[in-house]
Amino acid sequence: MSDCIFCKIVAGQIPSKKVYEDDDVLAFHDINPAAPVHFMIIPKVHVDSLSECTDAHRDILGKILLLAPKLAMEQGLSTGFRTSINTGKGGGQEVFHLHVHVLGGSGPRPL
Ligand code: DGP
Repeated sequence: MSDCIFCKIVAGQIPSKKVYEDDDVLAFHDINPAAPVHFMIIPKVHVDSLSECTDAHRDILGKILLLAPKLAMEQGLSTGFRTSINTGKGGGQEVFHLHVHVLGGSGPRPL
């Protein structure tokens, strides 16, 4: 999607502090961290939110969720972490490209 901020980050048109990247997903630090460690994992393919996901997104959703604990450990969150998926305006979603927040460190506040 040409006007999507996260698609622009995927395309390298907007810089990001990268945590992980492969053919399907990108993980990068949140520009406005709500915890000492706060990054997001996104699919490279554009989908607005969890509500727009279909069976076609089953594999990518599974991949993102399985990556969360692995990347959290790599980022030093050995005692645990919080995940959050804001969905839709009523769910507090601001960027309409599906993303899973991963937060940790001392006392992450809920998003
Ligand atoms: P949400 O409310 O779940 O849609 O959260 C979107 C998050 O995206 C918010 O915590 C701030 C972050 N964000 C917005 N624009 C950018 C950006 O250009 N770069 C990075 N790294 N994060 C961004």
